[in-house]
Amino acid sequence: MDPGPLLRAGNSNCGGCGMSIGLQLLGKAAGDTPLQMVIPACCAIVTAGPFPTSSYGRPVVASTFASAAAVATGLAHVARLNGERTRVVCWAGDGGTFDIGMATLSAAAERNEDVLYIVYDNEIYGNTGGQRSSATPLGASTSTTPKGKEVEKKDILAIMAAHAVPYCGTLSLAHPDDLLRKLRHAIEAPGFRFLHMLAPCPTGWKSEPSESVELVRLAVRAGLYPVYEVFDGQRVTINVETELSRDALEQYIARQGRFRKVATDVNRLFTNVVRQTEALRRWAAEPAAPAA
Ligand SMILES: Cc1ncc(C[n+]2csc(CCOP(=O)(O)OP(=O)(O)O)c2C)c(N)n1
Ligand code: SF4
Ligand SMILES: [Mg+2]
Repeated sequence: MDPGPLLRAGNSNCGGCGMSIGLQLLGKAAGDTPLQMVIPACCAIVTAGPFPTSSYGRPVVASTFASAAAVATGLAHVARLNGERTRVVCWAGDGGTFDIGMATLSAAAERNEDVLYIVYDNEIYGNTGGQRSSATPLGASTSTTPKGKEVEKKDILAIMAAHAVPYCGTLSLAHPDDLLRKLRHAIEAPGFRFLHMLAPCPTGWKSEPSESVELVRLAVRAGLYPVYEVFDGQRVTINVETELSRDALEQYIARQGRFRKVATDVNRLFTNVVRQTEALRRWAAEPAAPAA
Protein backbone atom coordinates (compact mmCIF):
# COMPACT_ATOMS: atom_id res chain seq x y z
CA MET A 1 0.00 0.00 0.00
CA ASP A 2 1.28 3.49 -0.87
CA PRO A 3 2.03 5.14 2.49
CA GLY A 4 1.76 8.64 0.94
CA PRO A 5 4.36 11.39 1.07
CA LEU A 6 6.88 11.39 3.90
CA LEU A 7 6.87 15.21 3.87
CA ARG A 8 3.38 16.54 3.35
CA ALA A 9 2.50 19.71 1.49
CA GLY A 10 1.76 22.79 3.54
CA ASN A 11 4.74 22.46 5.88
CA SER A 12 6.51 25.54 7.21
CA ASN A 13 9.98 24.97 5.72
CA CYS A 14 11.53 27.86 3.75
CA GLY A 15 11.41 27.77 -0.05
CA GLY A 16 14.44 26.05 -1.57
CA CYS A 17 15.26 24.23 1.69
CA GLY A 18 17.70 21.40 0.96
CA MET A 19 16.42 19.48 3.97
CA SER A 20 12.90 19.43 2.42
CA ILE A 21 14.24 17.96 -0.82
CA GLY A 22 16.13 15.35 1.19
CA LEU A 23 12.99 14.31 3.07
CA GLN A 24 11.06 13.91 -0.18
CA LEU A 25 13.82 11.73 -1.62
CA LEU A 26 13.99 9.66 1.57
CA GLY A 27 10.25 8.96 1.19
CA LYS A 28 10.76 8.00 -2.43
CA ALA A 29 13.66 5.67 -1.60
CA ALA A 30 11.75 3.97 1.23
CA GLY A 31 8.64 3.27 -0.87
CA ASP A 32 6.32 1.10 1.24
CA THR A 33 9.04 0.06 3.71
CA PRO A 34 7.72 1.21 7.10
CA LEU A 35 9.93 3.87 8.65
CA GLN A 36 10.06 5.18 12.18
CA MET A 37 11.77 8.57 12.40
CA VAL A 38 13.67 10.04 15.32
CA ILE A 39 14.30 13.78 15.03
CA PRO A 40 16.11 15.85 17.65
CA ALA A 41 15.76 19.61 18.08
CA CYS A 42 16.43 21.25 14.68
CA CYS A 43 14.52 22.79 11.77
CA ALA A 44 13.23 19.32 10.83
CA ILE A 45 11.33 18.89 14.08
CA VAL A 46 9.73 22.32 13.69
CA THR A 47 8.62 21.02 10.29
CA ALA A 48 6.21 18.65 12.07
CA GLY A 49 4.05 21.61 13.12
CA PRO A 50 1.67 21.90 16.07
CA PHE A 51 0.10 18.77 17.62
CA PRO A 52 -2.29 17.05 16.80
CA THR A 53 -1.52 17.63 13.10
CA SER A 54 1.83 16.75 11.52
CA SER A 55 3.61 17.52 8.27
CA TYR A 56 5.19 14.07 8.45
CA GLY A 57 3.49 11.10 6.86
CA ARG A 58 5.44 8.65 9.06
CA PRO A 59 5.63 8.18 12.85
CA VAL A 60 8.13 10.62 14.38
CA VAL A 61 9.65 10.67 17.85
CA ALA A 62 10.96 14.10 18.85
CA SER A 63 14.06 13.63 20.97
CA THR A 64 16.52 15.82 22.82
CA PHE A 65 19.73 16.61 20.97
CA ALA A 66 21.83 14.37 23.15
CA SER A 67 19.61 11.30 22.97
CA ALA A 68 18.61 10.91 19.30
CA ALA A 69 20.82 7.91 18.50
CA ALA A 70 19.98 6.29 21.86
CA VAL A 71 16.22 6.70 21.28
CA ALA A 72 16.64 5.26 17.78
CA THR A 73 18.55 2.32 19.29
CA GLY A 74 15.64 1.55 21.62
CA LEU A 75 13.09 1.70 18.80
CA ALA A 76 15.23 -0.56 16.62
CA HIS A 77 15.44 -3.16 19.41
CA VAL A 78 11.66 -3.07 19.95
CA ALA A 79 11.03 -3.48 16.20
CA ARG A 80 13.36 -6.51 16.14
CA LEU A 81 11.78 -8.08 19.24
CA ASN A 82 8.31 -7.62 17.67
CA GLY A 83 9.49 -9.12 14.39
CA GLU A 84 8.52 -5.94 12.49
CA ARG A 85 9.89 -4.83 9.11
CA THR A 86 10.20 -1.28 10.45
CA ARG A 87 13.47 0.53 9.71
CA VAL A 88 14.47 3.23 12.18
CA VAL A 89 15.87 6.45 10.77
CA CYS A 90 17.48 9.26 12.74
CA TRP A 91 17.14 12.53 10.84
CA ALA A 92 19.24 15.23 12.46
CA GLY A 93 20.92 18.55 11.75
CA ASP A 94 24.64 19.23 11.81
CA GLY A 95 24.46 20.90 15.24
CA GLY A 96 22.74 17.81 16.64
CA THR A 97 25.25 15.51 14.95
CA PHE A 98 28.70 17.05 14.64
CA ASP A 99 28.35 18.75 18.06
CA ILE A 100 25.62 18.06 20.61
CA GLY A 101 24.58 14.48 19.79
CA MET A 102 28.07 13.15 19.11
CA ALA A 103 28.31 11.07 22.31
CA THR A 104 25.25 8.89 21.69
CA LEU A 105 25.93 8.82 17.95
CA SER A 106 29.43 7.46 18.57
CA ALA A 107 28.13 4.95 21.13
CA ALA A 108 25.40 3.61 18.80
CA ALA A 109 27.88 3.35 15.94
CA GLU A 110 30.39 1.51 18.12
CA ARG A 111 27.70 -1.00 19.19
CA ASN A 112 26.71 -1.36 15.52
CA GLU A 113 23.04 -0.75 16.29
CA ASP A 114 20.55 -1.42 13.49
CA VAL A 115 19.93 2.28 12.82
CA LEU A 116 20.18 4.53 9.78
CA TYR A 117 21.47 7.95 10.85
CA ILE A 118 21.16 10.77 8.30
CA VAL A 119 22.57 14.21 8.94
CA TYR A 120 21.20 17.02 6.81
CA ASP A 121 23.99 19.55 7.00
CA ASN A 122 23.05 23.21 6.49
CA GLU A 123 26.36 24.15 8.15
CA ILE A 124 24.73 26.25 10.90
CA TYR A 125 22.38 26.11 13.84
CA GLY A 126 19.58 27.17 11.50
CA ASN A 127 16.61 26.91 13.80
CA THR A 128 18.03 29.31 16.38
CA GLY A 129 19.12 32.04 13.99
CA GLY A 130 22.21 30.75 12.23
CA GLN A 131 25.02 30.32 14.77
CA ARG A 132 28.18 28.50 13.70
CA SER A 133 28.51 24.76 14.21
CA SER A 134 31.60 22.59 13.75
CA ALA A 135 30.19 21.88 10.27
CA THR A 136 30.38 25.55 9.25
CA PRO A 137 33.01 25.91 6.55
CA LEU A 138 36.10 28.06 6.67
CA GLY A 139 35.35 31.70 5.82
CA ALA A 140 31.56 31.58 6.28
CA SER A 141 30.09 34.37 8.37
CA THR A 142 27.38 33.39 10.85
CA SER A 143 25.79 35.23 13.76
CA THR A 144 28.63 33.95 15.99
CA THR A 145 31.41 34.23 13.40
CA PRO A 146 30.71 37.71 11.98
CA LYS A 147 34.25 37.95 10.61
CA GLY A 148 34.09 34.56 8.92
CA LYS A 149 34.86 31.16 10.51
CA GLU A 150 38.56 30.77 11.08
CA VAL A 151 38.81 27.00 11.40
CA GLU A 152 37.91 24.25 8.97
CA LYS A 153 34.80 22.10 8.87
CA LYS A 154 34.93 18.87 10.90
CA ASP A 155 35.34 15.76 8.72
CA ILE A 156 32.32 13.81 9.96
CA LEU A 157 32.63 11.00 7.39
CA ALA A 158 36.21 10.25 8.50
CA ILE A 159 34.99 10.14 12.11
CA MET A 160 32.16 7.74 11.31
CA ALA A 161 34.35 5.59 9.06
CA ALA A 162 36.81 5.33 11.96
CA HIS A 163 34.02 3.56 13.87
CA ALA A 164 34.24 0.88 11.15
CA VAL A 165 30.47 0.99 10.66
CA PRO A 166 29.17 -1.27 7.87
CA TYR A 167 28.21 1.66 5.64
CA CYS A 168 28.65 5.41 5.47
CA GLY A 169 28.63 7.91 2.64
CA THR A 170 27.72 11.33 1.33
CA LEU A 171 24.56 12.29 -0.55
CA SER A 172 24.47 14.91 -3.31
CA LEU A 173 21.11 16.52 -4.06
CA ALA A 174 22.50 17.27 -7.54
CA HIS A 175 23.00 13.53 -8.26
CA PRO A 176 19.61 12.00 -7.45
CA ASP A 177 20.27 8.57 -9.01
CA ASP A 178 23.37 8.05 -6.87
CA LEU A 179 21.54 9.51 -3.87
CA LEU A 180 18.51 7.20 -4.22
CA ARG A 181 20.72 4.14 -4.75
CA LYS A 182 22.62 4.90 -1.55
CA LEU A 183 19.45 5.62 0.42
CA ARG A 184 17.84 2.36 -0.74
CA HIS A 185 20.95 0.40 0.22
CA ALA A 186 21.20 2.17 3.58
CA ILE A 187 17.51 1.67 4.45
CA GLU A 188 17.75 -2.11 3.98
CA ALA A 189 21.33 -2.89 5.10
CA PRO A 190 21.70 -4.28 8.65
CA GLY A 191 23.83 -2.61 11.32
CA PHE A 192 24.74 1.03 11.72
CA ARG A 193 24.59 3.19 8.59
CA PHE A 194 25.50 6.86 8.40
CA LEU A 195 24.77 9.28 5.57
CA HIS A 196 25.79 12.89 5.25
CA MET A 197 23.76 15.26 3.06
CA LEU A 198 24.87 18.80 2.23
CA ALA A 199 21.59 20.71 2.62
CA PRO A 200 21.55 24.26 1.25
CA CYS A 201 19.69 26.69 3.50
CA PRO A 202 18.74 29.82 1.52
CA THR A 203 17.82 31.63 4.74
CA GLY A 204 21.16 31.06 6.45
CA TRP A 205 23.38 30.95 3.39
CA LYS A 206 21.80 34.11 1.95
CA SER A 207 21.36 32.34 -1.37
CA GLU A 208 18.61 32.18 -3.98
CA PRO A 209 16.04 29.45 -3.15
CA SER A 210 15.96 28.39 -6.80
CA GLU A 211 19.74 27.74 -6.77
CA SER A 212 19.92 25.20 -3.93
CA VAL A 213 20.51 22.13 -6.12
CA GLU A 214 22.88 24.09 -8.36
CA LEU A 215 24.95 25.08 -5.32
CA VAL A 216 25.44 21.41 -4.43
CA ARG A 217 26.45 20.70 -8.05
CA LEU A 218 29.05 23.49 -7.84
CA ALA A 219 30.35 22.14 -4.52
CA VAL A 220 30.80 18.69 -6.10
CA ARG A 221 32.48 20.10 -9.24
CA ALA A 222 34.81 22.17 -7.05
CA GLY A 223 35.78 19.18 -4.89
CA LEU A 224 34.40 20.94 -1.83
CA TYR A 225 31.80 18.20 -1.37
CA PRO A 226 33.15 14.76 -2.30
CA VAL A 227 30.57 12.13 -3.24
CA TYR A 228 31.68 8.76 -1.93
CA GLU A 229 30.80 5.76 0.21
CA VAL A 230 32.80 3.69 2.70
CA PHE A 231 32.16 0.04 3.49
CA ASP A 232 33.25 -1.35 6.89
CA GLY A 233 35.37 1.74 7.46
CA GLN A 234 37.84 0.56 4.83
CA ARG A 235 36.72 0.13 1.24
CA VAL A 236 36.06 3.48 -0.39
CA THR A 237 34.23 4.13 -3.65
CA ILE A 238 34.24 7.61 -5.14
CA ASN A 239 30.82 7.84 -6.83
CA VAL A 240 31.26 11.14 -8.66
CA GLU A 241 34.71 12.24 -9.79
CA THR A 242 35.22 15.93 -9.05
CA GLU A 243 36.60 18.29 -11.68
CA LEU A 244 38.54 20.15 -8.96
CA SER A 245 37.25 23.27 -10.69
CA ARG A 246 38.44 26.54 -9.20
CA ASP A 247 35.86 28.33 -11.32
CA ALA A 248 33.08 26.25 -9.69
CA LEU A 249 34.50 27.11 -6.25
CA GLU A 250 34.47 30.82 -7.06
CA GLN A 251 30.88 30.60 -8.32
CA TYR A 252 29.84 28.64 -5.21
CA ILE A 253 31.24 31.39 -2.99
CA ALA A 254 29.98 34.30 -5.08
CA ARG A 255 26.38 33.03 -5.00
CA GLN A 256 26.14 33.02 -1.19
CA GLY A 257 25.91 36.10 0.99
CA ARG A 258 27.51 34.26 3.91
CA PHE A 259 30.83 34.36 2.07
CA ARG A 260 30.45 37.99 0.98
CA LYS A 261 30.56 39.80 4.34
CA VAL A 262 34.28 39.20 4.64
CA ALA A 263 36.50 38.50 1.64
CA THR A 264 36.83 34.70 1.65
CA ASP A 265 40.36 33.38 1.11
CA VAL A 266 39.68 31.37 -2.06
CA ASN A 267 43.34 30.33 -2.35
CA ARG A 268 43.32 28.78 1.12
CA LEU A 269 39.99 27.07 0.45
CA PHE A 270 41.16 25.68 -2.88
CA THR A 271 44.46 24.43 -1.39
CA ASN A 272 42.46 22.58 1.28
CA VAL A 273 40.11 21.12 -1.33
CA VAL A 274 43.01 19.79 -3.41
CA ARG A 275 44.70 18.27 -0.34
CA GLN A 276 41.46 16.59 0.80
CA THR A 277 40.69 15.28 -2.69
CA GLU A 278 44.15 13.76 -3.02
CA ALA A 279 43.83 12.12 0.41
CA LEU A 280 40.45 10.66 -0.57
CA ARG A 281 41.81 9.33 -3.86
CA ARG A 282 44.73 7.68 -2.00
CA TRP A 283 42.27 6.12 0.44
CA ALA A 284 40.12 4.79 -2.42
CA ALA A 285 43.20 3.33 -4.09
CA GLU A 286 44.56 1.77 -0.90
CA PRO A 287 41.70 0.68 1.35
CA ALA A 288 43.89 0.13 4.41
CA ALA A 289 45.02 3.77 4.58
CA PRO A 290 42.40 6.11 6.06
CA ALA A 291 42.03 9.67 4.74
CA ALA A 292 44.67 12.03 6.16
C1 LIG B 1 20.57 20.98 24.68
C2 LIG B 1 19.97 22.06 23.82
N1 LIG B 1 20.70 23.13 23.52
C3 LIG B 1 20.22 24.09 22.70
C4 LIG B 1 18.94 23.97 22.19
C5 LIG B 1 18.39 25.08 21.27
N2 LIG B 1 18.37 24.66 19.88
C6 LIG B 1 17.25 24.18 19.28
S1 LIG B 1 17.44 23.87 17.66
C7 LIG B 1 19.06 24.39 17.71
C8 LIG B 1 19.91 24.42 16.48
C9 LIG B 1 20.00 23.10 15.80
O1 LIG B 1 20.95 23.12 14.78
P1 LIG B 1 21.06 21.89 13.80
O2 LIG B 1 21.11 20.63 14.57
O3 LIG B 1 22.18 22.16 12.88
O4 LIG B 1 19.68 21.91 13.01
P2 LIG B 1 19.07 23.11 12.12
O5 LIG B 1 18.36 24.00 13.05
O6 LIG B 1 20.20 23.78 11.44
O7 LIG B 1 18.14 22.43 11.18
C10 LIG B 1 19.42 24.79 19.00
C11 LIG B 1 20.75 25.28 19.40
C12 LIG B 1 18.19 22.83 22.52
N3 LIG B 1 16.95 22.61 22.02
N4 LIG B 1 18.73 21.89 23.34
S1 SF4 C 1 16.22 27.82 8.03
FE1 SF4 C 1 17.30 26.66 6.43
S2 SF4 C 1 17.23 24.47 7.04
FE2 SF4 C 1 15.70 25.61 8.26
S3 SF4 C 1 13.76 25.35 7.11
FE3 SF4 C 1 14.71 27.31 6.42
S4 SF4 C 1 15.97 26.75 4.61
FE4 SF4 C 1 15.46 24.83 5.70
MG1 LIG D 1 22.11 22.93 10.95
